[in-house]
Amino acid sequence: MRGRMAIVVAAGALAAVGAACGGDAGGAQSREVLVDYVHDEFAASYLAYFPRDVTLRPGDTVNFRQEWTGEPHSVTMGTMVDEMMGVISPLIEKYGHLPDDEIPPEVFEEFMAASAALPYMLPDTLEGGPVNQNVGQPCYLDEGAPPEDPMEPCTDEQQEQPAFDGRQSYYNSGFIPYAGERGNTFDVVLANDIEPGTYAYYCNVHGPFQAGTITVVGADEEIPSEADVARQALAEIEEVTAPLAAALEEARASDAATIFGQEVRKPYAGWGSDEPTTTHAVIDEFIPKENTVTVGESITWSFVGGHTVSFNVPDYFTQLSIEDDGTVIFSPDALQPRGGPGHPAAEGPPPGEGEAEGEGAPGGEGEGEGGGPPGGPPPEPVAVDAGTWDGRSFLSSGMFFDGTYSVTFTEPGRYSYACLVHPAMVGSVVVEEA
Ligand SMILES: [Cu+2]
Repeated sequence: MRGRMAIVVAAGALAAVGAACGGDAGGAQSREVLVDYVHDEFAASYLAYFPRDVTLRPGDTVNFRQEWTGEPHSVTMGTMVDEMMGVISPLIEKYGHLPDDEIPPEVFEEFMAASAALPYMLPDTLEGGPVNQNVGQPCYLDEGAPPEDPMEPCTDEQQEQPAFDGRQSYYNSGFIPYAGERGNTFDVVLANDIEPGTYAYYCNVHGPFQAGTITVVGADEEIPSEADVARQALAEIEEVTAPLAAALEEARASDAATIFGQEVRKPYAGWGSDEPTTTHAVIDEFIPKENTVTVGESITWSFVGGHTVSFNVPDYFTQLSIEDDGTVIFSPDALQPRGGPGHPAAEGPPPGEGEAEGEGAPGGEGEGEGGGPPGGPPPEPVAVDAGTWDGRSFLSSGMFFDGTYSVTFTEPGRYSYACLVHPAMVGSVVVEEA
C-alpha cells in the first residue's frame, strides 16, 4: 500500500494557532487542524492532517489550515466516507506498517475495492487540463453520491457549504486552493444537532492514507484545549519527520541507492523514507542542490516521487488552480515536458524502453503514460535524454514519478532550476568552460 502512495504527486507557527475563539468557556470553540506541513529544515510534503483526531462539541468549528507545499488536498467527509474508512482504517492499522510483500493480496484487494467506491479528484491518466470536476469542486449532499460523470460538477446550490451534521452523505471541500478567498482554509461548523461520535474524513487526491477524524462529544463535556491540540499536532509531525530526516542524511551521504525498489544515482530529484509507515510524507529536495559540470557534459537526475526538473521557469504557478467559472485544472505546463523530450511526452521513449542504457532518443515513438495517480497502475521507469540545452529556453522534464532525465549543457554559466509542482524544491547547475 505504501509503494502505491509513494508514486503520488507534496512554517508552522503552531504556537499561534487558532487564537480566534479560545478562552471563552461558555461560547463555541474552534480548533485548528493542519493540512500538510511546511518543515523549516528541509522541503517535504506531508500527506496527512495534524493532529489526526480532534475533539469538539456540537456548535464548535474545525479550522482546517493548509500549509502549501505544492501538493493539492481536499477534506472530504460524510457517511460515504465513514463507510469507506470503516473498512479501510482497520486494514491500515493492522497492515499499514508492513512492507508490501508481507501484506496478503486479499488485503490489497479489499483496500482497493473500498477506496475505489468513492471518486478521486485526479483522472487515471494525467495529461493536464480539467481534473474530475464531480469531486474537484466543492460538493455537499444530504443524500446520494456526487455525479457519475467526472466532468459534471455538483450544482451551485450543492456547492454551498452547510454546517456538518454527521448525516450528510457527502461533504467535500473540493480542491483547497493556495490563494484567493478559500486560500489554504476550510472551516467546518459542527451543527448543533450533530450526534456525539467519531466522523471520518480523507483527502480525495491522495487517498485513504491521508485521513483523520473529528470526535464530537456532548455539549457539557470537556474538550482538549487549543494548546493541547497544537502539542499533539507537533508530536505527530515530529514522529513523521524523524525517519524522513534520517533518510535525507543517508541520501546526502550516498552516490547511489535502491529506494522504493528502484536503483537510483545522484543527483536525486526527490527522496523519501523506505521504512513502511502509516503516514506518508516525501522529501521535495534535489540532492545535492548544486552540481558542477564542464561544457559538453550531461547531468542525469534520478526521480523519486512525482517531480519535474525545470529550467528558466515562468513565474510561479500552482499545479492545480481554479478558473473563474469554478473549473479545477491541472496545469499542462507543470505536467508535460517543455522545450525538449521528457515524460510523459510523445517524444519520449515508450515506458520501460531504453531504461538500462539511457537511450531516450529524441523523436522516439513512445506513448508515455501519464503519471501514476491513485487508482492508476504505476508506470514503468523511463530514461529520457533531453539532448543539449544552451541555457536560454524554458526546458522542463514533465512530471516523472521514477526513471531518469538527462540534459547536456553547452554554454558556461550558472543555471538555477526548480520542480514545477513543489515550490520549495530548487537547485542549480554550474557549467564550467571545458
Ligand atoms: Cu517536486
